[in-house]
Amino acid sequence: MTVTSKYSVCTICDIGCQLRTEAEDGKVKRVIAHDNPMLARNICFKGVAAPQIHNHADRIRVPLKRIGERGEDRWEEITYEQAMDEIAEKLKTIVAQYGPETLAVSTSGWNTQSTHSLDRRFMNLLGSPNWISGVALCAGNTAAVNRLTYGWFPMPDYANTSCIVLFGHNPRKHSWTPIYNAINAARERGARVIVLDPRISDQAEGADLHLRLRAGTDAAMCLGWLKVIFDEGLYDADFVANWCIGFDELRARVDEYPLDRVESITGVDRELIAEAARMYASADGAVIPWTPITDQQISSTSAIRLHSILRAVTGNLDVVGGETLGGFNPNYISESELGLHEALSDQQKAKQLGYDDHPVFTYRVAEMLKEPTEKVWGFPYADIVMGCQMANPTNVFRAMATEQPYPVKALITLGNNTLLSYANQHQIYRALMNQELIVAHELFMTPTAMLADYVLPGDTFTERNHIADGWSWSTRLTLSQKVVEPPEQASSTFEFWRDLATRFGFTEQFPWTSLEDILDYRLSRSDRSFADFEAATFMEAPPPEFRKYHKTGFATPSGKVELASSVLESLGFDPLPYHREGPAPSDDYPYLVFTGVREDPFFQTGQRNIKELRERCPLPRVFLHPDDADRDALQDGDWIRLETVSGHVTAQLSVQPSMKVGHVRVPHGWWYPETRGSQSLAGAFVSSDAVLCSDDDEFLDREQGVPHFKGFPGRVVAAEKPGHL
Ligand SMILES: Nc1nc2c(c(=O)[nH]1)N[C@H]1C(S)=C(S)[C@@H](COP(=O)(O)OP(=O)(O)OC[C@H]3O[C@@H](n4cnc5c(=O)[nH]c(N)nc54)[C@H](O)[C@@H]3O)O[C@H]1N2
Ligand SMILES: Nc1nc2c(c(=O)[nH]1)N[C@H]1C(S)=C(S)[C@@H](COP(=O)(O)OP(=O)(O)OC[C@H]3O[C@@H](n4cnc5c(=O)[nH]c(N)nc54)[C@H](O)[C@@H]3O)O[C@H]1N2
Ligand code: SF4
Ligand SMILES: [Mo]
Repeated sequence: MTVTSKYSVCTICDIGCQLRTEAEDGKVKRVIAHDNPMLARNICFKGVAAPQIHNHADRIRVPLKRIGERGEDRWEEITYEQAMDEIAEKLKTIVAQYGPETLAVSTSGWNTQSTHSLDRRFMNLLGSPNWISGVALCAGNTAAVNRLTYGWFPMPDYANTSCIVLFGHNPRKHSWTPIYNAINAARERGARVIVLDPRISDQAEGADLHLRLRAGTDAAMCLGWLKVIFDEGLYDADFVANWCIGFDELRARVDEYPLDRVESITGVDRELIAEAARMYASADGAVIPWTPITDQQISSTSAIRLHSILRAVTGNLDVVGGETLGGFNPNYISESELGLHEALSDQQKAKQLGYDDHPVFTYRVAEMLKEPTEKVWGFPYADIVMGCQMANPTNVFRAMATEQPYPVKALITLGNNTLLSYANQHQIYRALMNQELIVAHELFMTPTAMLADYVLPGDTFTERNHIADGWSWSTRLTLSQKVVEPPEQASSTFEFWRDLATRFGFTEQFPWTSLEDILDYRLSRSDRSFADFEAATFMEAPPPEFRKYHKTGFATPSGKVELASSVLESLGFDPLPYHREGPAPSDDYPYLVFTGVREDPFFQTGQRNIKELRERCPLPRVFLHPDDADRDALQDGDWIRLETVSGHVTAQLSVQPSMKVGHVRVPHGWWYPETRGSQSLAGAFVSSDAVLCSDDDEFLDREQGVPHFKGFPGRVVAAEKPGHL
């Protein structure tokens, strides 16, 4: 028996804990905590279950080609070479007929570890701008919006901060464990925690202040904080005078939000709003960590900008205990460079879906920020967390379904459960059914993979080498080592893109023979190879450098922090942040529904087929306050149907005193892998939140076009338990 033990970065979720992985006789056997005590608590039970996931009997190990109707889930097994030859031929035919922009790619990037941006490289050489991703709803779009204000996406300095503000964000023992640990460590040092959450979340339970705002009102809340901060002179007047533009206009806007107005919008007592604003602004180093809550609401752009503005005016930008603007790691060639965005012509960039309607995370803004980005960060394209030059998902699905403004007829989806991972699942279904080619690169037969023409088996994080750099969000480099071989016919996303690119004649631009080869290339600026790196260390973190803007200015058109955004103004949007109401509840749809809350045992739409994890949460549960349940004559454990203008889902009711009255909480990503073969698409339409979320125009944030997941109207009615459950 040979036991091998390595350092691997877990990709069961996207926070990427570095763990110890052990293999016995060529099979991954055990995943355990880090041997460095500083990192040993960064592990959750999903990471521990990696052997059960990676060795699972249902794992796709051989390429599959569809033989039935689309979605019928009937397949023949073929070789990887045959699959790649056929995919390349079909894609060439489709591109010849409709143009290169007919290819869309959907990927989240993180569970496949990194595509090394070879997806973008291939698309840019081919001529397609239509890359979409879950990061449009998670951190990627926040990165793009942060750049409008100060040119980069900052990282909180948890180690030195004295105040942490969580807008909904709820890290806990089995959800983003390293952030949970970092918050706990800060608390032990005496840091205060302020939580803004409609319900009493885990973080709210232990918070110094808890503001139970109405869902979807985060932007109004921030405007209220600014009102207090400006009126009481709690801002950093020197920083504002020397490094910000637009203060007077911002102040006039903020004056439109006196605390009685903010109280009536958010439902939070004005004294509590003022107390929280004072606590944040007077702390010696305070952070507002990134949160998906403001990624996914109707005032998303304003809310994200307001977080940026709060950081700036309180003097928390690029300082110890505040939020640091890292820049590219000079020792590792970034994905922004590997993506070859300069190869895509201006004409093709302008065809990016969303470019005209909702431009903020598209090429339109990326091009406007090129010059300052190059000046400050040394390279014109900063694709931080992959989110800064994306197409808009809604525009892409509309084009796929309706062929307007032009046909999108081929979809490659990698490590992404496309059908369930955006808004308006019925439209995504119509979009996928209208494709001439769908390729899914997957570990398991998801509902999305069931709709494909070809399903290619992916490798897992225990089967490949990598050096993680947080997609340029951090400057830290973290080693991830292969501990076992992948299935023979599986490919990494690196291999997939290289092999497709080679078949399109892009051999010169894809010279790498192996993953290690591209890692050697990425490290070449520091004259090291992957082998050197793994021999030397498991992690490398350059010491942070503060107030870099003193040397370079900020990477915005003005070189200053843009409290009033010149980019938004020149795009014809309001340059100042504002609160916008979502579609209002009515007699028909009296509740405010919020989706997204994650269940501990699963990552997003995954792992419902992993026995050890599913046992911890066998069925989806919708949460309601006891007063609301009483009024609707419903009881804990009843089966209910949650209905919205877009559709309905069925789930079990959980009556929770921690819920906010008038609100319904629905979990993300449910389908039933165990019903494969008996239920269409394994029950993908039974309980999935994406069915409920509309992406009609009145549900979209204006500037980015992201859908409103936090407080849309819905109703709850009693229902039968679905027969197959
Ligand atoms: N176990 C597990 N952990 C995960 C994940 C997983 O799938 N499973 N997913 C990971 C990923 S990708 C992400 S993005 C994060 C997300 O995780 P979190 O950032 O924690 O976000 P959620 O769990 O969606 O919701 C957090 C809180 O937001 C509150 N909330 C709802 N609407 C609003 C609103 O309008 N305003 C405010 N201020 N609060 C609101 C909810 O009541 C809830 O308590 O979790 C990560 N961690
Ligand atoms: N309706 C709705 N949509 C949402 C959200 C929501 O709450 N509601 N949340 C948003 C957020 S915060 C996020 S982070 C995104 C996440 O969106 P996705 O990235 O789509 O997340 P998952 O559901 O985890 O789907 C990832 C798929 O990748 C597969 N996979 C895992 N590891 C590998 C690998 O190594 N190789 C390959 N080839 N495949 C792999 C898994 O089996 C899984 O099917 O969704 C966003 N979209
Ligand atoms: S929190 Fe859990 S699932 Fe996420 S990376 Fe860490 S161990 Fe893996
Ligand atoms: Mo996310």
